Amino acid sequence: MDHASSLTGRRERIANAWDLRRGVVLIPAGIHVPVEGTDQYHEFHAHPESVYLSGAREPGTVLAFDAGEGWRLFAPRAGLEDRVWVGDGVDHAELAAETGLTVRPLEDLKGWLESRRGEPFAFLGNPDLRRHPRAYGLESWQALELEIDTALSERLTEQVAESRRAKDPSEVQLMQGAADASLAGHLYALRRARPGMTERQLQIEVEAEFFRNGAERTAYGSIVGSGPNGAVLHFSPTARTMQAGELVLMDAGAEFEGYASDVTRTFPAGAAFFGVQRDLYQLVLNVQQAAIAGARPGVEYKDLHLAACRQIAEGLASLGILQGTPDGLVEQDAHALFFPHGLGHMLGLSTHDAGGCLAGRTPSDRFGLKWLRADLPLEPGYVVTIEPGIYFIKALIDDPARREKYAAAVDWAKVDALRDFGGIRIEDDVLITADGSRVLTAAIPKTIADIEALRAEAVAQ
Ligand SMILES: [Mn+2]
Repeated sequence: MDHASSLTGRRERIANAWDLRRGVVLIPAGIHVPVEGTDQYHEFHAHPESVYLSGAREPGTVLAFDAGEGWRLFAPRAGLEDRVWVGDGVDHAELAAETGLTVRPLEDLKGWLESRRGEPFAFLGNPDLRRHPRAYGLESWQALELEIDTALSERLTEQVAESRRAKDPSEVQLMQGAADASLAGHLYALRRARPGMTERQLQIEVEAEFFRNGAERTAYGSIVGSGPNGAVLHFSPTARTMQAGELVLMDAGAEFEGYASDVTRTFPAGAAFFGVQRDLYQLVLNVQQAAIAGARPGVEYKDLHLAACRQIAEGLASLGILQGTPDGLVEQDAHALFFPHGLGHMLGLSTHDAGGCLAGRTPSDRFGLKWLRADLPLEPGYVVTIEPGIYFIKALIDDPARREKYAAAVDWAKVDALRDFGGIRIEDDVLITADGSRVLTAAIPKTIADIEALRAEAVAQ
């Protein structure tokens, strides 16, 4: 099935789910956001609800649904100034072929809305259409006399989020494209990073590999933390040089045709893992592989998370860092001192994709659960990340209240000896299939033997 027919099928499914007898839905992609004080714009990100349903990623496009007439896409036409400075823009006939939609010029939107006065109105997508109607060729919402139905907008948004959970085959193909571009970047890091290289130098080269392999941008700000910096969960790469004997944590993913990948690998800056690095790395890898093996339809993501927490607690206890039973340690959130984040999240058009929590479920405020971003039973087609980690985070381990609370559960002398250890995270992108899962990022090495083979090559260069 080609992409346009996938999009058409997707729109039919969502229109059936919405089941609107009358009314109008607008889903704008968004417009360019100016960088204040300059004549530049921030990089444009089309709203994922708009991309999901229209397939168009051009600024200024508005997907519109009318309960009687169905779908159409309003798209801007380049004016003289645009054509001189930016180019002719996307041809509307091409846009119609790519998206399977009837395309109309954006200047027709005003008249189309005026002829629908009094209809129930729902807004999805980028809210900038409400804030900046003029940018879309509308004078004001007051002049249009359209009443926005907030409750309806919320219901339709929730239904789109639910529909986005299970990826269709054409989406899986794009997500594999993102994973493959990430593979190239991570292989570069494993083969070429070396002591003396800065975090920033590694970031630049890895991102260049993403782009050379089809990525249009990174799916999120690349995270590169060497040595102690690896303990900061979202560390932005700096001029710090990697030192032999320490670990490098790199969480970086390519975005491909709007779809994200999200991958973390942790590797020695030198040729091999040493001592406790090897023990902790193998522990995180065991936890990650067990969680992937457990991921299949019907399994609650939160149960996978809690099983990973118990396994981390058990492993840290066997290394003498924690003291107690796995269940007892997890009950008091002692594992969360070292694994404070969730096992992972939904992945798709957004890095933290829509629909992560089942309707009616709200995140727990418990320290060991509050950063869990997915709470739902898995179903075929879902793509989730599985990314356990162990870190020595100074903000947590130096906190006097925590040291007192966990006086018995933690061997603080052992922890203090590892204050500058940094962290380990291993993250893959996992597609849930009918009978289990398929790891989209499986080709990126992660066993100690595979990593050390590549690292020996890198350091010998
Ligand atoms: Mn992630």
